Amino acid sequence: RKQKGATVWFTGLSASGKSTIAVALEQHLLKHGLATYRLDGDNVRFGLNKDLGFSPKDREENIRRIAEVAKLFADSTTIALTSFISPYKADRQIARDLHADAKNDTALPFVEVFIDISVEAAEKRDPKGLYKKARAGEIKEFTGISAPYEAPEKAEIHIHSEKTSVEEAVVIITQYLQDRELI
Ligand code: GGZ
Repeated sequence: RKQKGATVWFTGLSASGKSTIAVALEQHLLKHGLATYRLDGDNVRFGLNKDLGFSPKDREENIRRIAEVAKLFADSTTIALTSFISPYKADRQIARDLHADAKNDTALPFVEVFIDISVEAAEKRDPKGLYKKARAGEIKEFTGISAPYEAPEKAEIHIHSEKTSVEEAVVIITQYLQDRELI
């Protein structure tokens, strides 16, 4: 089957496992000969978006630019994987609407994947010590501690991070993409 493009949009708290799952999904897709490209903080926030911080306005612009870039990849028939907290419902809606683009005939599939974890569990993981710093007031506006995370209500895929392994998450997402004939 011919590959179509799509954006798989991960959202969830810091340390929820978004990037780990996105990396594993990328490996799986590549192994099956599918074109995929992963956008994350390491290749976006230090480059294209290095002028942006973590205020609500900056996060909005961060997400808007990422959505535009993901859409370009999807338009090139690549499976774009984005892994950003994207804490605001309205910003994720902007990302979705950009892909829908009802005005012309260029709608591209947008699959929202909610990596659901409690703040308590994410804080327990705290692989980079960021929650600790946020609690100490050393990082301002930290999502889950001193800035909001607006959980999706109708994401296409809802993964409970605390009870789903990375491998299981990859199976769930690839099954969904297959069912929609996106891969
Ligand atoms: C949240 C922050 C913050 C604040 C730095 N709030 O676990 P990480 O380190 O690697 O992932 C987090 C990343 C979040 O950037 P995003 O571009 O995904 O955020 S958003 O979608 O909200 O624009 C964390 C680190 O950056 N980080 N300061 N204040 N996360």
